[in-house]
Amino acid sequence: MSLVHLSPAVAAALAEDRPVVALESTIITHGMPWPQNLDMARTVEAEIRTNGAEPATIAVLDGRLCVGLTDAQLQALAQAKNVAKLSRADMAVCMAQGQTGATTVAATMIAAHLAGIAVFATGGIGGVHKGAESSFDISADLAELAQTPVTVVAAGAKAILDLPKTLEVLETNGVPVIAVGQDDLPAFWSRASGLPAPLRMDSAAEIARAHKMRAALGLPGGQLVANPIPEADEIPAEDLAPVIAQATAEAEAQGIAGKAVTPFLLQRIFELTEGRSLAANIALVLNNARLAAAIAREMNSLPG
Ligand code: PSU
Ligand code: MN
Repeated sequence: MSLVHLSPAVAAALAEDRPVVALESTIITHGMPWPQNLDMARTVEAEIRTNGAEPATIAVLDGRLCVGLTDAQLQALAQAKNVAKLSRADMAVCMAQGQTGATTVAATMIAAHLAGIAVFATGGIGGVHKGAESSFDISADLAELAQTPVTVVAAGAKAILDLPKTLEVLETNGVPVIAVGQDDLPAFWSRASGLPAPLRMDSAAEIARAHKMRAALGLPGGQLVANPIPEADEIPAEDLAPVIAQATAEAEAQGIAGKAVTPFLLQRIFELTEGRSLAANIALVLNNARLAAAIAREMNSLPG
């Protein structure tokens, strides 16, 4: 446990068995531009507190795996340049070298589990990229969901991904994909993807029970909770389709590969929609934070 540096607020919440919700930091450093990224990070933390849980934003700072950041740490990270984007493969190397890195969904799940946090809110997970049949670009987030027991609340997978292939990989790896309150799989900026979600649940209590049941059965891995963006904030899929096609074509023409693909696409979509994608992104993260806090509260009220 000495590996994990808990903030005083998170340490107190865990010691007193109060609900805690983990938050990732790559969305701050690589997913949104300054200064909206800092504003989003603070607002999401406040939303989790308002909803009865303690937020724990996770990052590696100067080699220390921090679970819960102070406002000064959050500010510094949001403005820092050349921060590494950490997944399962590179987290230990970053720590061993005493460097600073932001945690993706995969790395945040690992850290949350080490700290004893079972619920995590984010925007969207990584998945199978379009053209993966030749690029082999499949996010390590999917394999992490298969092995680390954390319930991840996201707004579905981003429309920049190949959603049918993403669902197939999740199914192969035994990851429950649960749409909340609707039959359709949500598609990040849009409520509906046109694909049926494999599973549906309508309450935080059911989702918490399913998490505990999975552990009781001895099954490794977590759950992907796909929470649709609120109606007032969504961007219709048909408005986004040409923008996504253009951004994807530009990434290919410029030879963008590996870790750089997702940040490049998000930034170009932000520019091409004149900020509309960012406003929607912030709204859906807040919505996910509220649901994650409710799930964390329910989980705390269950035995085991
Ligand atoms: N979803 C967002 N913004 C983000 C990401 C997801 O709305 O910045 C980040 C998450 O940290 C996710 C990562 O884990 O992108 C996936 O990156 P990749 O596709 O390289 O695995
Ligand atoms: Mn990738």
